[in-house]
This record gives sequence, structure tokens and C-alpha cells, in this order.
Amino acid sequence: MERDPATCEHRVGNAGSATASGSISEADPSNQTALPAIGAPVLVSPTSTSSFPSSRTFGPDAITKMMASRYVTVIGILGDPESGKTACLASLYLMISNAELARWKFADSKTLMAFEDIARGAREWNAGNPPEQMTVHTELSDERRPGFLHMRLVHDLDGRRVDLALPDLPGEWTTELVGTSRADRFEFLKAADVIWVVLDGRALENKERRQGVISRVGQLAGRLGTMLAGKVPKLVLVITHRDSGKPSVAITARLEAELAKRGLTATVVPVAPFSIDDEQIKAGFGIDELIEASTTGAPPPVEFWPRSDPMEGARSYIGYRRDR
Ligand SMILES: Nc1nc2c(ncn2[C@@H]2O[C@H](COP(=O)(O)OP(=O)(O)OP(=O)(O)O)[C@@H](O)[C@H]2O)c(=O)[nH]1
Ligand SMILES: [Mg+2]
Repeated sequence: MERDPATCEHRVGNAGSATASGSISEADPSNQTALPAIGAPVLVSPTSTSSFPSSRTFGPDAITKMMASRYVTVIGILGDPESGKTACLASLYLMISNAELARWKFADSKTLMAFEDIARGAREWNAGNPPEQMTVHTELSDERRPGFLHMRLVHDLDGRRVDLALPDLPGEWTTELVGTSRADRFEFLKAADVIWVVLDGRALENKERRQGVISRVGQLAGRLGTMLAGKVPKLVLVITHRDSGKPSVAITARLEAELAKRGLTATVVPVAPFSIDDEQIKAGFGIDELIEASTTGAPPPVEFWPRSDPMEGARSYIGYRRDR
């Protein structure tokens, strides 16, 4: 309770100690007052009932608050319905919780329940058969505010810690952004360090759908350029369904050419959050690459031992880096 240890009534050797044997107390009438305290609770019980903080998704304001105390890598996740956005997040969670994600270890998450909610579907197997749908269509309780998932990871080699803020948005948000340029809900993209554009790999391989997907990526890039006034952060084209086939070089070249028309470049990362053929491509394929591609900006410089005026009683040495 941060009181001076010398005044502690239970300290051995303190004058008038309450821990002294009863015979001394009886002999010393001045000690009678200390008697009722024996056996009473040592600490005062808190007035408010303690409860665990909610670990569901964070709103943008909670992310902003978190950003005030540490560097948070905000990731924008865009993509049509059913492209595999939620699957990537669920797979990331399942991989990291089983220590299967190469080079990264789990350090913390303030939104564990939210991760649990999206990963639950993948666990409900039916008599040994995987569920038909590993994740379900994303719907938000608030249609105007994105819900973020938080995860802190530590890098195996350099001990680097990254805090990721990952929004799980319905595909309609992207559809409406491209179609009607409804951008009010995407305010948070202005603070994003990386934007993932998630594409269904099977649609890209399909001759009839391919051109549509590629030109929509171009339109989306155009919208982002306008919305962010030309300051588009690093783009990652996440191509899902790697288990159904590898995206061909010709197709990735066409995607890159489409972006180049808008003066943008992107890193292409093929992934398979889940897999229909675990022998060939393991579920979780490429998720480590995706995290790597999203975190390899130069980390903000950290002053090793910042100068500050000493303050009486401040436990600077013990407190240093505790909040990082
Ligand atoms: N086999 C396989 N299935 C995948 C892959 N990626 C996504 N899926 C499945 O595709 C379906 C749709 O994926 P979601 O992640 O829910 O799609 P979404 O982009 O979040 O869709 P909305 O929430 O509707 O916008 C789910 O059943 C996933 O399990 C993949 O790489 N391989
Ligand atoms: Mg979803």
C-alpha cells in the first residue's frame, strides 16, 4: 500500500508490534487498542466490484487512445465480400495461438473475445469433417464504425514488438467505396501504415471473372488515391485460396500494371488461411509473409535512455519500458 515500511505494525521488531505474543499484549495495557486489529482483513476491500475489461472489438477512439501510449501499426483491410478478409484474421489468430507462425510470438491481445468469435467457426467440425465455411460473413453491430482487433507480437530474432490494429469489415464497405465512393467510414485509413487489398485467388484464375477483379483493384486504388490525397500507404495485395492454385505471373503482372496506371506499387502475397488440401498447402500458408510485409517499415526511433528531470519517488528505473 506504498506506506513507509518502518511504520508497518506487523513488522518484526517494531515497537508495539501486533505480531508480538499475547502475553506481551496483556502485560502492556497500551497495546489493548491493537488487539481488535488482529485477524481483521489486512487490506481494505475495494468499493467498486472489479471486472475484467471487455475484450471485444475496439472502436476507433479506443485505438486512438492506445496510439497515444505506444506505436500501433494500423492495417486497413479492404476486399469484396467472401474474398477471405476474416479468414486471414482467424488464421492469424489460430496460427499464433498454436505457436505456428514463423518468426513471431504472441505477446498480448486486448480483443481476445473478438478473435475467438471469428475463429470459432473453424473449430466446429462435423464428425471429423471440416466445416463447409470456416468463417461467416462479417456483419457489424454499428454500420458506421469499424471494429478493430488488437494483437501484439514479438519478433523472434530482434525482439521487436509490434502492436497491430486490424479491422474486420464487411465486404460491402469496399463494394460501396468503389461503387459510390462512400468514404465516411474509412476515416481511419488516413492513419493506416499498410493497406491490405484482399482478392479471391479463385476469381483471379477464372477467365470470366479475372478482368472484372483486376479493373476493380484499379478503381479501388483510384478511390484510395483521392480519399488519402495521394498519400497512399504501403499496399499489399493479399491473394487468398493459394490452396486452389498459385497465382500466375501473368496475372500478378496485370495487377501491378493496373496499379502502376495510378502511380502505385504493391507487394503481392499469396495466402491460404485455410486449405482444402493440407498435404500440398498447409492451412495458414503465407500468413507469416503477410505479417512480415506489413511490419517491415523502419520502426520509429526509440531513444535508449531518454533524458528527464529526476522526480522524487518516481521509479524510473523499474518503470522504464514497462509500457512498451
Ligand atoms: N480453402 C480456403 N478457403 C478460404 C480461403 N480464404 C477464405 N476461405 C473461405 O472462404 C469463405 C469466405 O471467407 P471470409 O474470410 O469469411 O470472407 P470475407 O472477405 O471476410 O467476407 P465478408 O465478411 O462477407 O466481407 C470462408 O468460408 C473461408 O473459410 C483459402 O485460402 N482457402
Ligand atoms: Mg468477413
